[in-house]
Amino acid sequence: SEADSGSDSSGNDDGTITMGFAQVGAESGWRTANTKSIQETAEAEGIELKFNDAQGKQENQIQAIRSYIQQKVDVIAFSPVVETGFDAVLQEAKAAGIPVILTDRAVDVEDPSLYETFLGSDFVLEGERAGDWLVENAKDSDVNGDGTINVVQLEGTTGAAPAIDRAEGFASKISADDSIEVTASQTGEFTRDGGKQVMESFLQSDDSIDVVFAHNDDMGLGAIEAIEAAGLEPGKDIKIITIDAVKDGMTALADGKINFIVECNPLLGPQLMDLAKKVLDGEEVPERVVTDEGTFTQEQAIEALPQRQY
Ligand code: GYE
Repeated sequence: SEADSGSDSSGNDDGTITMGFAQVGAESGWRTANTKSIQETAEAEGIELKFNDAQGKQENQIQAIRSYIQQKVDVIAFSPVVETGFDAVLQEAKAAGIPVILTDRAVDVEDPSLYETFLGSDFVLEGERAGDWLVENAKDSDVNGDGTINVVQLEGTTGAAPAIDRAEGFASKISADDSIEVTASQTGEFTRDGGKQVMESFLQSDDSIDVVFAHNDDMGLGAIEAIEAAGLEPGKDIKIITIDAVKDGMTALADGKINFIVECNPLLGPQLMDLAKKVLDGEEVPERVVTDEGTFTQEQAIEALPQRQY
């Protein structure tokens, strides 16, 4: 769509692009790599970056966006903590003529003209890939051998696009096999600690868990700690599927403690800065830019680990 901010690639007289970026927080290894990619790319390309860490709170993020509007930045980019509740602040940005780019996570707004484009992963597809693996490996995943594959799910932040979409994609695929059942599902807030605590409580109330599906590596890594503390062997006594493929996750996969990881690429900096320049130059940009990603088995993790950047 056409940018509202004129035909020059910078709103400022000095020719520099100023971007206000409102980040979710620092909840996971994925997020750390994402922040680093955005900061390093801005620096390398001479884009002045104003950066805010919302510490997982939507109200902080809305405040940060309002302050970017007041400061008259050239472009605002953000990764919404949750999907809903951003209509008003995005209308304010639009009224001020400041284009907005979504990165990583989607918003659920009535008016799609409130943002220029959305750059990030297909989270439904990620959940589907996790579900496909389980359906293909159903026999091996019935650890208890009782004919039912009992899955517990560690959900991401409630209301966040990746939590909603990954659960949906996973459910749609495992429904193909009647023996696979999600017996418990709770949020672990995308953090290691959250994953550990929820897994501890799952283990206390259920001794027939075959599989953990964690919406990110960090929660899977927390679950590993809980499983080991319960005297069980992660990856064997309980199978683990996660999403992200950050270094710590890949290490656990290579060590046999995780069984399968669906990749989610955090290195969005270069594509984001490119889109920002195009939008400010008044060029057409696609409504949706999907990142390219794959999956990793244990063997593939062993091979990929030495070259893994994050
Ligand atoms: O998977 C998780 C992070 O929005 C894709 O957020 C991102 C997710 C990522 O906390 O680790």
